[in-house]
Amino acid sequence: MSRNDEVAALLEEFADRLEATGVEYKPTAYRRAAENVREHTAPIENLAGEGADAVAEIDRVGDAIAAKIVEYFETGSIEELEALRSELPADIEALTAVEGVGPKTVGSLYEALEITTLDELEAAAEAEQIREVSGFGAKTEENILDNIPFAREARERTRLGDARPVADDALSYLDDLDAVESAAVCGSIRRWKDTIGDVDLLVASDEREPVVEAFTDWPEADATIEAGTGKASVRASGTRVDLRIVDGEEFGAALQYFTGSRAHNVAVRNRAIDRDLKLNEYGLFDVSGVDDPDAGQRVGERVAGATEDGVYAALDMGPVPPELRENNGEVEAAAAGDLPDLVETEAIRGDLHTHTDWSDGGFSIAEMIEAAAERGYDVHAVTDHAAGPGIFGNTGLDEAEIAEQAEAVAAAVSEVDGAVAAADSAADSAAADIEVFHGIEANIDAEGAITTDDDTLADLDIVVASPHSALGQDSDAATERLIRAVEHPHVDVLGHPTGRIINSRPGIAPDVEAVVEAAAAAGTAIEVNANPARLDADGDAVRIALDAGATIAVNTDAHSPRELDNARYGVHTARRGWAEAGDVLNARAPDELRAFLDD
Ligand code: DGT
Ligand code: CA
Ligand code: CA
Ligand code: ZN
Repeated sequence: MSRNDEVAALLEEFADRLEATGVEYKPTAYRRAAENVREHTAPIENLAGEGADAVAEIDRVGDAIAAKIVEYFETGSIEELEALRSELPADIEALTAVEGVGPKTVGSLYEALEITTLDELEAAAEAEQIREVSGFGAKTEENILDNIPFAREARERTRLGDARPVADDALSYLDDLDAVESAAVCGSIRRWKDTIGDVDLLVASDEREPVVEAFTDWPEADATIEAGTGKASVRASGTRVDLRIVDGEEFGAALQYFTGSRAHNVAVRNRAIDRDLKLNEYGLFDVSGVDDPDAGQRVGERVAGATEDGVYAALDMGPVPPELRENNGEVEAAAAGDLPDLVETEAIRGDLHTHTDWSDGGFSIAEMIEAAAERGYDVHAVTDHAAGPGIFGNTGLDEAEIAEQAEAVAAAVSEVDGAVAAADSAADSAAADIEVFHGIEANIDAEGAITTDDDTLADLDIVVASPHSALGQDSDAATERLIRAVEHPHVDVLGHPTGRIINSRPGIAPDVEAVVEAAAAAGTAIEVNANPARLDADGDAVRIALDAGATIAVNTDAHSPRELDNARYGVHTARRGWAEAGDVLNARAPDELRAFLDD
């Protein structure tokens, strides 16, 4: 965590505590300041060293807040914040993680019931004490109780998109050390789970001490949790990072073991036992002539262990892609030689869900097209928000604005070198570098209606339809809603089907099978939204969709050129659902894509 992030978090806590004590306006000022400190390119500690005036140069950071930041760097704390903490000794971060509990609620519940922790909140709700507090009722109390487990889990697990860059950074740091022979990421990160408990790293080396020392000195490490001879753990960006060091001849077996999942490992180990072999993190051993195979870890004759593929091969099975290792049929498939040929990030030929400054994106139509062309994409769809339920203020486009945008897209296409409009593509696409589709992200209302006129939708190259409102509706209503949406004749892609925000809100829980069957029949693709806060549809839903014969689309929902890089999170999520390139709409050739959209 950079010190900018650290100060931003402190200012956010300040804002929450001010709000909890009933102070008005000031909390907003602190939150805006926090946002700008976090985004500021210069290290805050350097500015603070120069004094409050230098800190106040940051947008939205006034003199009062600047002085507090300097105070923090000079004394290690902020007196006023400490006073607020002792006035309200509640774990405000944990409590506000519960959907429906804001800082004001924390303040009221502390005053009435002295609630300071999630456990106390849960106990009070179970004892029906919260409904007695003025301003609360039985319904609110039930909601709080329902949302506590989600909040608890959210605090324990990190989003893949936050943890993966930490793992990548640690890996390249370790790889550069002379003492390191090979290094790999393992654990749930290597399986690309949507949330992860901790980051696991594995190194092969015969010089363990210098590796441990270098690891605890890794510049991104905020603290050392433990440092032993063969392993060490540090904290970085709020996540635990575990390192294990093994001998080269054991690297493959250790990689297999520490990648998991536990259920997959149990199934693979049973396969070993069936063959008079013993599999553990040290290797694969032939124990057929051994009296007591449990006498030690390295008993019998080593038959594999240096490479992971070698371990699987010695068990008469193909190498199982990490994303599949959840004991959902992958062991049987690998033994039968039936593993899918999973889609790769490089197979993606364009993004079908992106935003520009016409709605809530930060960049122009031309800038986004250029960015897509630079990535080597063959196609790019401009799909800004349509006006409708769940879309804030006038962010979304009404029918007249969509018509206007069609002209703007055409103008941008002629401005960007090598771009051609999808409408003209039949003749020109052979010569074009990138084919641009004009579409919209339409809204699915609570009943499943699309809130943009049919005539307007009919004129567009592509319609992504997504739920943005009524995300607390019950499962039956959600199923009906999404079925009606995918059956709409102009809808091509169902965008982020559940509307979940990982660790923040669960979204709707439709009957996935019913929705994907309707989608398959109607020729509507199911989106895997690659934004790491969404990853929606998830791997399980993708598997169900593909079994039903539906097509998926891996889209980033990018609001900036940089977010186009999130495609890999969507691809690996699709791989968790056993997706091959042919299953993915935007991995198909442009003419096939066009045929799907025209249908
Ligand atoms: P996470 O960190 O909760 O997202 O999930 P994982 O899968 O990364 O689990 P973690 O970090 O506890 O351990 C990494 C891998 O090591 C795990 O997937 C399987 C393996 N492993 C660790 N401890 C055990 C164990 O006691 N038994 C077995 N069979 N495998 C283990
Ligand atoms: Ca882990
Ligand atoms: Ca671990
Ligand atoms: Zn959306």
